[in-house]
Amino acid sequence: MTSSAGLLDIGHLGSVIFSMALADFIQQLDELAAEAVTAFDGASNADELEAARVEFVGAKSGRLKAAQKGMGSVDKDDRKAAGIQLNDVKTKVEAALQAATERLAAGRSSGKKQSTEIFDPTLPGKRPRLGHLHPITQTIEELKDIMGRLGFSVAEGPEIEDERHNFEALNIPSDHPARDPLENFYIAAAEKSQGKPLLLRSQTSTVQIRVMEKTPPPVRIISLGRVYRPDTADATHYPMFHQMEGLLIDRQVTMADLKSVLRLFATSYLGHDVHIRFRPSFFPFTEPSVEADMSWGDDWIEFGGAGMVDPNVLRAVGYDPEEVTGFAFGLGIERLCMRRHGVTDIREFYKNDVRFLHQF
Ligand code: FA5
Repeated sequence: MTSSAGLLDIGHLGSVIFSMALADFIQQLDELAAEAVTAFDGASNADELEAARVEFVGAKSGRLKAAQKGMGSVDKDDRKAAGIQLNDVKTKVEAALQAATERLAAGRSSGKKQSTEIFDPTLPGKRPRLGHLHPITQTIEELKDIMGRLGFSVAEGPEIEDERHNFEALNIPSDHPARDPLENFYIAAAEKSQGKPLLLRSQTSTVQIRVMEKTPPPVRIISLGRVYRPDTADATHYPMFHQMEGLLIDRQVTMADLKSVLRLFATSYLGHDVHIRFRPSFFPFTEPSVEADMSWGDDWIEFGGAGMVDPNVLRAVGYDPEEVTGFAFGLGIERLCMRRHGVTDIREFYKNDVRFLHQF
């Protein structure tokens, strides 16, 4: 009771006696305030709070009102101090009532927990969840990094292509089934407006042609991007997916170089316990051609096609097949990412479900 202690310190007997009355009044008020705050804070529903309100601050018979009457017994000279004290207590009690009303409106049943909660300002705040690059974009960056270390630079090509780059220069003649409109996304209005058929590229091999048309050998590039095919979506197929194309042209390049590069790439991306194997295959633009499979444990999964660049392709871009040879490969980026991260369904990448995307 610091406020009364000051008054008790007056030093002459008379004042001490009158001041004691003030001290008693203040003590009474403090006790009342403490009781009221406890009652408001402990109210667990609106009825309990209303009962406490009537008991302590009710206009007619509230205990605060009754205590106010005790002012009469305080010495005249001390009434001002008593009035100030009374107002302080009223403010405190009303604030407690207000806080309890808001707490119940917010659906919290007791204020007790809050009042005992320790606020530690030294604890770090909650970090907001930040977005990040899509897993396929992350994979593309990593593949560029690995192939960059093997000496391959990145080339780009358009997603809307003409038939020369998507087929003809790749040794795919006009009667080849791969050119069937049902196997490709042709752009309906292109022939009329552009004077030639255009389509969404079905493979990144188009970029091989674009690079060789512009660059004399030697060539050592990769190209990563979207390709489009009217494939039905299932666990391993999607109508839009990504490929990484690789092309190396130089003197005396052999199939052994192709196998070494793909093996080095696979172990860099997936680790040394990955196995890869090559199966004989056919692509019009490579001879011989292979499909490359990889395995981790028991299952083999095809991750791309590859082979030695066909002499017809070298001639189509003005290279001399007697002078230079080369290899090319085209890998499915989603398939690589799935293998690395244990994703069992390619469709997950394109649902935009943050619960999936946040795992990467
Ligand atoms: C090609 O696209 C050839 N251009 C690859 C190539 C390049 C061969 C250079 C030789 C030289 P293919 O159609 O097999 O080949 O596709 C290559 C890879 O793309 C497949 O192994 C697979 O990993 C992936 N892929 C193919 N279709 C889909 C699809 N619908 N959804 C997801 N990935 C696919």
